[in-house]
Amino acid sequence: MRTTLLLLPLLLAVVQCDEKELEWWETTVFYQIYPRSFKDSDGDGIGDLNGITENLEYLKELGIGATWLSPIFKSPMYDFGYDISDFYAIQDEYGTMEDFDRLLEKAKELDIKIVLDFVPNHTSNESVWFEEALKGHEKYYNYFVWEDGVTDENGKLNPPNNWVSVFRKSAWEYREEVGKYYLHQFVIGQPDLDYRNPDVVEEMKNVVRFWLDKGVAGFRVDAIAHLFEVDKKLYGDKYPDEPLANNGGTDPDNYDYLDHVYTKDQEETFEMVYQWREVFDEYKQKDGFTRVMMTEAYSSPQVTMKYFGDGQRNGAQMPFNFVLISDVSGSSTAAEIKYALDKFLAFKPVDKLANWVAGNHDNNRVASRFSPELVDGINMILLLLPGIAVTYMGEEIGMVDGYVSWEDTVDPSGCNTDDPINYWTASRDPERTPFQWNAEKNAGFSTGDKTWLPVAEGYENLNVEVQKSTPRSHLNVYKQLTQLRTTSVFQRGRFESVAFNSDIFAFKRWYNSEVYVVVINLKGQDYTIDLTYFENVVGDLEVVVTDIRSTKSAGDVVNASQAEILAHESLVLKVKN
Ligand SMILES: *[C@@H]1O[C@H](CO)[C@@H](O)[C@H](O)[C@H]1NC(C)=O
Ligand SMILES: *[C@@H]1O[C@H](CO)[C@@H](O)[C@H](O)[C@H]1NC(C)=O
Ligand SMILES: CC(=O)N[C@H]1CO[C@H](CO)[C@@H](O)[C@@H]1O
Ligand SMILES: [Ca+2]
Ligand SMILES: [Ca+2]
Repeated sequence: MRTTLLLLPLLLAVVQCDEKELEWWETTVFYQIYPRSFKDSDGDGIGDLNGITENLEYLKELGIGATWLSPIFKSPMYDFGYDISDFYAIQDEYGTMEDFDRLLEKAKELDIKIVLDFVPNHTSNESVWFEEALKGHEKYYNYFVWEDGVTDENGKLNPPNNWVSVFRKSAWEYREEVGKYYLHQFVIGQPDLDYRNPDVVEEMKNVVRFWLDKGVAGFRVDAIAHLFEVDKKLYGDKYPDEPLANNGGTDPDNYDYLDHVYTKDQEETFEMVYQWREVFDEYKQKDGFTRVMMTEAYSSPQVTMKYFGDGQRNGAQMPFNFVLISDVSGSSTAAEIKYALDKFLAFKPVDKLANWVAGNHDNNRVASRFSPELVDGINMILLLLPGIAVTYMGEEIGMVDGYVSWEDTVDPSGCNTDDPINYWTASRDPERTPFQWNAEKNAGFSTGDKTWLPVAEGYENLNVEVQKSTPRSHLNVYKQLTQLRTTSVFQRGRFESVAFNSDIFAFKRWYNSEVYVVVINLKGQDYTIDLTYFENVVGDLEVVVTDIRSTKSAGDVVNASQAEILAHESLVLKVKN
């Protein structure tokens, strides 16, 4: 014991000079803003760029270092900005290029990095490129994916094959002007670009360069798994039908009906990602500042890891890790949570960082998917696990899904169900309702008489202003957690996790002599847990952060060998030295 203590300072010194300096993106929290719903500065009921600029200080207070903005580009809004008609311009209702420049300037002052959404798979059907294609302009015609229809015995023209769009029904749409069908993996208003055409590849690199030149710190890349379709030359110059999925159900209009072997995760996708990274790195070579790429693909871990690079070439720094969204929910056991969290860590290359995402504008909110009691617990997981954290706006205050009636539903994913009863299971509107700033009209989001989506019920009590002034609030827990993240234990420390029983998930982070344990009770039963299971976790543990309902307070002491963990309690504990 004595000798170890004496050696400790020496060991520390050795460790510290070996320490590699961490870059900005390796330790930060990325905050996803859905601009349409964040803050409306001019009362038209739609969030906008000036609304973001005016509230960047709020992000700073939260301890956020970077924000990723969902698309702000010119768009007819068939898919709320994921259908871009001009990649080089700002959508009017969000503001002007000058507004965007001001946003960048303000962000720079506050040292908040701005990351934009890059939507490379498709344009809008109202883009100049697509309009020119329809007019027979060959260059632009070749930007898209065209195919002849198939005439059946009755002389009726049918789509080229069985491919289904992510938002249901055929992925092919006929255009009289050219007498062919175009491919749209998403809505009809989103014709896919053809990445087998080098002109498209170059054009889209120029889009990236345009915004990097303006000073953005990187891109989150949308729907990357859908970028390439199979090379039809290998199939007699006709796109082949996709095979039926196992357990794909009986509805041929449903995306899950087919196994997407020809339209998803094609090998060429990774090459494209590596090429974009080269563009990013051209910029880094000039000024030493790393631009970051996050890729969005709901794929297997094996496939997801390929986005990092192939050993020779680099790709994205952050291939999104969606386990907290797709693998677990409020009914998961502690073992299932552990299993899901271990997945990315197990598969990722040893020299890359994990990342954690618990929500976004496509998935129900944490409070609704897990439970309102687990908001703090999930934020502890998100912010204290090793790696980069990504928070969807509103999760820091525990916003819940809003109720949006069939009449008010605007998301194509909901509308395309044509089902006024069950539409809500497919609609993404509930997680997109306006941000809740305060108890005033429209939750302080807008002074207008109508907002583009209704404000969620309960905002009078669930909002930023109330939580700022309540010591025990999700917002304040969140701030304590981002603060903890700035320490070496959470930036560099090692990690071990365990399911103590079906309800109690716990993990340990340690670095040199500092040891923390995070304990989360997923369910409504009390337990006494022996935390000495973890090596070097003994004696008195100091309570550092608690969920908002806990009866414990910071500074309290918990006995490691018999820690009482109450129903739904989440705690960050520190081993006393
Ligand atoms: C674009 O697609 C949408 C459906 O998503 C359709 O309503 C609209 O008319 C199309 N616009 C053009 C110019 O083809
Ligand atoms: C903690 O629990 C152990 C085992 O029950 C007990 O022996 C010990 O005295 C307790 N320590 C404190 C400080 O209460
Ligand atoms: C999470 C996310 O951004 N999902 C987007 C994926 O791409 C489609 C089509 O561009 C969008 O509709 C989704 O919102
Ligand atoms: Ca507005
Ligand atoms: Ca595509």
